[in-house]
Amino acid sequence: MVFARRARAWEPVGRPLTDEAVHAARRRFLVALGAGGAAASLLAVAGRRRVEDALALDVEESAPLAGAPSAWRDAGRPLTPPRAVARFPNYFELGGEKRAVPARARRLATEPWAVVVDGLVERPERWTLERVLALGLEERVYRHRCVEAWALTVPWIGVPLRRLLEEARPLAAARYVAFESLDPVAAGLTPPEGFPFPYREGLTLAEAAHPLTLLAAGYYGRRLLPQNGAPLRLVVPWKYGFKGAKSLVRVTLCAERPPSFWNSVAPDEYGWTANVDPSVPHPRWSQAKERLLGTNDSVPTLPCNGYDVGSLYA
Ligand SMILES: Nc1nc2c(c(=O)[nH]1)N[C@H]1C(S)=C(S)[C@@H](COP(=O)(O)O)O[C@H]1N2
Ligand SMILES: [Mo]
Repeated sequence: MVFARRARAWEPVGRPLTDEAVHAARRRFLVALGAGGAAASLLAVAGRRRVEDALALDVEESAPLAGAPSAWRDAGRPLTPPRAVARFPNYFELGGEKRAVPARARRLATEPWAVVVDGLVERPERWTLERVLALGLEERVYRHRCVEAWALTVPWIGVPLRRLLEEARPLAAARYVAFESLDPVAAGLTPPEGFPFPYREGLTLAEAAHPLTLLAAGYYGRRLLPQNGAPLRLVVPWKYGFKGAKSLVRVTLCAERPPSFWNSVAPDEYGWTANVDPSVPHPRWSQAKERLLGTNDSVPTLPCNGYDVGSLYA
């Protein structure tokens, strides 16, 4: 008997992979099984790693996506090699070991997809991914600074969040915007225990409506891979990377400050506002410098990651 059930609103099926990508990944997997199997008797970890690496998808295996050039074309740094971005993701729903995440992310099905925009708005609505993309895609090269003192430079493709907010029409009482990622348990994943999933983040309405704030659907001329937050993730370049919630299913306008995942887990390590600030060390390391992933370089970290957003905090 064929068992079929209707997808729920948040529940994606299928993914934006090309046929070539599927073939390439299968080939890599078979090669790795051979190599991994032999290695396993000697060194189980090396074998597991080889299989994980073989299963990981790279950016060029994702479907093309184009965005019009924007005012933010030059981040003052070379682009991070896409492989470094695809192979070193933070996606805690899939575990804390970055190298294992890309292979696990293949279980994330991200199409079709919809985002609910609700709360204190005139027009609460469920937006299909296609309709969000139709608001107009731009390409923007942004620096990304993780609170763990590593950095990326990524040519994101996405829609300015303010476009979506304009469509929803925030009510006068709206002061904050809450973001919610895919529920990992409902999606059939097995996230680490003891954490308040789904992942949530929040911005003030002014921060959310700032021209720099982006809903990204792609990078490097392609759709986002699941490990990097497909099909839609938040990008706030002047804040620490954890503000950029991945795989968004809900955007809610509210009157009170919404919770932030890492801020609620460890408030003394992760602030709510989380603007990049080299003068305030993390309790366990300095924030004065950052390592540019994919290179051997380390450079000074700039206040607000070098972005001029002073008007927001005057
Ligand atoms: N849902 C979700 N979003 C998330 C995270 C996460 O674990 N889960 N990690 C955050 C952190 S700490 C960073 S630095 C960025 C990393 O984005 P990247 O893996 O695409 O480089 O995603 C952010 N968004
Ligand atoms: Mo991060």
